[in-house]
Amino acid sequence: MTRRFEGKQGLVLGVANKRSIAWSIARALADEGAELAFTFQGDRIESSVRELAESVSSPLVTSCDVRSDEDVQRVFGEVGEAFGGGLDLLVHSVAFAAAEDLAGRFTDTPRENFWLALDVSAYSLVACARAAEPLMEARGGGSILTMTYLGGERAVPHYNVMGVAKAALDASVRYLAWDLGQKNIRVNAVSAGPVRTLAARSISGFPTMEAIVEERSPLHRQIDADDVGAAAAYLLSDAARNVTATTLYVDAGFHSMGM
Ligand code: NAD
Ligand code: 0WE
Repeated sequence: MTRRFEGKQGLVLGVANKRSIAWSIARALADEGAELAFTFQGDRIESSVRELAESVSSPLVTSCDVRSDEDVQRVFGEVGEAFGGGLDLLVHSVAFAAAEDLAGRFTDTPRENFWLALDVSAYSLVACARAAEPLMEARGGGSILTMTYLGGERAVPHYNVMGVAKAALDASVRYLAWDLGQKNIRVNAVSAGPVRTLAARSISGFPTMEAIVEERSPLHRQIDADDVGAAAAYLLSDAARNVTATTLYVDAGFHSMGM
């Protein structure tokens, strides 16, 4: 077995439970030798994240609400201490919009909810990349990965304000890649097809979307979180050393279809 992440240290944001895409990515990295720190948001998920982190011998599990500059600063300070002043890998797998905005009409999105979705789901990548920069520079470079969705490029019914947030996230990937390329830090995204996670299960019509993917995608099947983990591991690894500012689709080819 190849151990692509031996000696590498990473921070993973966005594990809520064992079904989280962030957890599949973390396992793929840890399986190949990465040492990983984790953040969680909210007391309700703390114990489940601690338990998962312990199973991969994580040296640091800490709270982070990405809306808070203070939290982000503190977390990267703790990461620097845990990892001897450096960081190689950053996984950003965080998104949130008010539940009522993922149903009904985009037209009805209140101003406050629009900014909430963009704050948590797009600006947070910029804040984390800025905080990671000096730690990655200390290692001579690094790799940053975020999670996106086709709804940022095309209108997917009910994805609504999250689609606008993903469009901002996708553009942020390109601008961050330009700025951080100078420091040998790469920034990429994985665009996943529908996966039944905590964030997805509460969405009405999710089974219908899965059926549409099965019918219309070139591979006629669902993807799972471990498929995303494998693609993420590639982008985070040295095999992708000259890959930056790009999106890798893990969606059974669905994005390529016009009908
Ligand atoms: P998930 O619910 O397991 O993960 C979402 C995470 O975001 C949770 O861990 C939650 O705690 C975190 N989060 C929300 N608000 C936060 C805040 N203010 N501060 C810090 N963390 C916060 O669901 P998931 O499906 O694994 O989602 C992970 C990423 O994958 C998201 O960016 C999502 O948009 C993206 N994605 C999901 C799918 C899918 O079908 N599940 C498809 C494509 C992309
Ligand atoms: O990015 C996502 C979902 C992100 C998400 C999910 C929730 C549910 C619970 C963000 N915020 C919240 N807020 C909550 O209160 N996906 C790519 C999965 C998803 O969500 C959809 C989809 C797909 C696909 C919503 C409508 C239509 C399609």
